[in-house]
Amino acid sequence: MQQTAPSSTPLEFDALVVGAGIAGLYQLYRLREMGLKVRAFDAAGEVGGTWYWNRYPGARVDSMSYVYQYWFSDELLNEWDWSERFPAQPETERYLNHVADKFDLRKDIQLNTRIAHAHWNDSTRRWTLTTEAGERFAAQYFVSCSGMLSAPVVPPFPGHEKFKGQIAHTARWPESGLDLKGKRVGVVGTGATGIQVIQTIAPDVAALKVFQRTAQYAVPMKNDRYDAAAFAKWREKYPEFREKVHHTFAGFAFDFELPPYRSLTPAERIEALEKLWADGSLSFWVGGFTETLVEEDINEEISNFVRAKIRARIKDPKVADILVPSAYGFGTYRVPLENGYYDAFNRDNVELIDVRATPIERFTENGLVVDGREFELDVVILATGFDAGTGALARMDVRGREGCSLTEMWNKDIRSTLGLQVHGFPNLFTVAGPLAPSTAFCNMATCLQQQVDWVSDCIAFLRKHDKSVIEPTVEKENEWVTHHDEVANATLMMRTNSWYTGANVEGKPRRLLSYIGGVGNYRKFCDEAKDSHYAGFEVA
Ligand code: NA7
Repeated sequence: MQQTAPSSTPLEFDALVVGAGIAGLYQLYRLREMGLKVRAFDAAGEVGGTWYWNRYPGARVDSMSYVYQYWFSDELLNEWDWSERFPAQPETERYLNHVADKFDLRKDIQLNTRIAHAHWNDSTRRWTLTTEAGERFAAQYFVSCSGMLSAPVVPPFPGHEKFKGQIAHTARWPESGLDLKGKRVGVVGTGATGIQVIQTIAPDVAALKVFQRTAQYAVPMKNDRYDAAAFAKWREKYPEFREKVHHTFAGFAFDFELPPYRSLTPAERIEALEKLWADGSLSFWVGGFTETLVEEDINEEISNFVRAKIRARIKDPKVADILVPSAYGFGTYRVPLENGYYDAFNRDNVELIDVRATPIERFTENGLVVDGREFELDVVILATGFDAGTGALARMDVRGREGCSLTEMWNKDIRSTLGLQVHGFPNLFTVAGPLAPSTAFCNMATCLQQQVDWVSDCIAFLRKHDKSVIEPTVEKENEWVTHHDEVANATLMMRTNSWYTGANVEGKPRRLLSYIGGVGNYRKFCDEAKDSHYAGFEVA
């Protein structure tokens, strides 16, 4: 990808796509197939998005490989064998690179390029995107595929400049890796990421200090390995899966399929939970009892089941008291899968530090200080998460009609229409934007492809009907936000502080970032918009 633009004259395209991860690659493919002149950008040095950036030790997909892939090409489906049920980061990154090569996508992707400004021009009715280096590009459509979990959050611990060791955020892991063998390592954060790091590095490092603020209900991962013969059996199910994933609650090939919790005897409930537990996947959460997410007393019973499982793994009861969650209910925050996480705390070289009551105070030149005690460290790993859903776009200077700033708007109130468009921002499409299942409650591959298809179909409709602009009306947006909130407020999710509710970013307006009415239902809303020729949208 050679061609660049001088700062004064923008290079003209039909569509500009920001992001070259799962969504961006597919979006580029779809629009190009439709005959549009497209350019995609990514700040990274390679394609892959999440699977480029998150190369920390132990990074792994929590969705089954056979549903975490593209469905658009039979040839691709037939030639790619996954080696594991839950593939590690290198395999997923290889897959995305293979897709980029196979469909010759790289020639239209400009890497190492961060978009700083995206401005809508009311008179030309086009977007102009300006890179950090000052290059300018203009197009009718701006499709953001910049990721729901791509803007890292770094806690503002004072004194980091004094620290003589290394500091690495998991989502900015050095491409050349970090040698942790024999080192004294601190990990801040015990979300899905921290868990993967901790269980992976514990046997290799000299000392591991885990700074935990919130305990987690992690479910043991059953990660089968597949040879070609074993995987062929999964491939036979592709025709069923590629249809089914679009109609289940969370975009997997399983759904809430159990009878109502109260209709079972206590023994039958335990039996059902044990069976789900043994599956070793997120089915324990979004394929078990639907009441988990909405009924407090049932949630408490299921939480107790998980608490007992965790406690049984930990030798020291005092450590178990810190590791077993009590302040919130199971499944009201992203459930991580684990593989040896709790057992790591039985090791002599691993220490758990509870930083809930006594937060990390500061860095010194030697390490971190908590409650007046200095922990001497060679490396500090920040597994401290992301400004989810809105962060990637809000960190860009996106301006719509009459110069209206998306960042300012979302700083006050996080709104969208179907998570796909925003009133005031014509021809901006926000794949993985807030208030859609793709922000959190979905097997991402399913929801990202569904959204890219919606965007592509919408642009095809405009072109077919000689229209050039589409924007949701304020009424349509109000309708979606109201429905979203009604569904969200009926669940227990809103009671838990996490990135799901924006609580991990100071000052972020509180709203469930992801639509939780189910992937199948969401798809119906999207299909209705398309089938009604975009009723509720202004098309001009
Ligand atoms: P998460 O789930 O947001 O986890 C971040 C962790 O970092 C979490 O345990 C936080 O504690 C902790 N954290 C953040 N700031 C601090 C400070 N200042 N002190 C101590 N601990 C802190 O991010 P992940 O990267 O693990 O996962 C994100 C998603 O990626 C995941 O859900 C999957 O969908 C994939 P807190 O909970 O805020 O008390």
